[in-house]
Amino acid sequence: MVGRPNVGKSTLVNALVGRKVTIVSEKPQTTRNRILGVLNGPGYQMVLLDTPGMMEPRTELDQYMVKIARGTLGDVDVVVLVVDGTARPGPNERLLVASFPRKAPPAVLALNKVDLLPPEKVPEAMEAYRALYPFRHGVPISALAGTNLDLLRQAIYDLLPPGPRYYPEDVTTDQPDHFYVAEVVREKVLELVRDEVPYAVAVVVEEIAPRPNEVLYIRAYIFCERAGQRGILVGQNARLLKTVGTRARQELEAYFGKKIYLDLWVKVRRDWRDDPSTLGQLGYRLK
Ligand SMILES: Nc1nc2c(ncn2[C@@H]2O[C@H](COP(=O)(O)OP(=O)(O)OP(=O)(O)O)[C@@H](O)[C@H]2O)c(=O)[nH]1
Ligand SMILES: [Mg+2]
Repeated sequence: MVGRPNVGKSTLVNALVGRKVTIVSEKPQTTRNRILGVLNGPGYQMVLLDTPGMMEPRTELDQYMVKIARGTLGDVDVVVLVVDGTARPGPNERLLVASFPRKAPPAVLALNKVDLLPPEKVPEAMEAYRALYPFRHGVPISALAGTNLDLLRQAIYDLLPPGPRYYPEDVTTDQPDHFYVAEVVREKVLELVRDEVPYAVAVVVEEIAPRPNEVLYIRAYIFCERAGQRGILVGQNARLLKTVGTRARQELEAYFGKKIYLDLWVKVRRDWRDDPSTLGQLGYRLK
């Protein structure tokens, strides 16, 4: 799944997998890594790869994200270009299809967010995007409402080569718990914090350890770039940090099926987004 930021790639991956494997927010540049989700159907298995939105990189972190998305294009059997059907194709989409590798895998257009579009506008929007690239299929969808996802699944299925089943049927992702927990905490920060601050945040989970009485102890560090951002993230009387913690804890309790003690700390790593060694320590390192 590739596309500009905020077009709904992660929402779509979750909808196809049938459970949450990747975080979503209304802010652009939410996804920063390649996230794997598995979809099993009768006689097939699709391994879906969610990627960061393609944009003009401004920081080292942005460059990492673009490399991840670009690199994925060369590793897959089918590319799904997800676009926001309510917006016209812009320079970013043009750049994106221009950057498809020369021997690019077959591509499917997913015209997303059609729930926001009057039905009579859909053909026009499809045409505008189909003109960009020789897509093998184009499907108008709503990842949020679940519209036409069966048609999209069929379009992808049509282009899949025969191959082995890579994951057992009960597996939906390959992410370690440490990573997924950090992402859920970051999602709550994205929900609750505005302006530049959420972009300056990285989350690292240091420890997940069982405690007596079925309690899971989790210690996570929220990193930001400046003392001022730290103040915002903690909030007056630590109100904001508590809200982040409560929302993350509730979701993680449902995920693990256990009571959770979530121990959250906010730390400053000055300008980490432009510091290659800190980027690596925070989990943004090319393998
Ligand atoms: N109305 C509507 N909103 C959608 C749809 N799909 C996604 N959204 C919303 O669009 C916003 C972005 O969704 P994401 O799934 O995080 O988008 P993304 O493409 O993964 O974004 P990045 O990770 O930042 O590249 C969220 O607020 C979603 O709820 C849709 O079909 N209809
Ligand atoms: Mg995303």
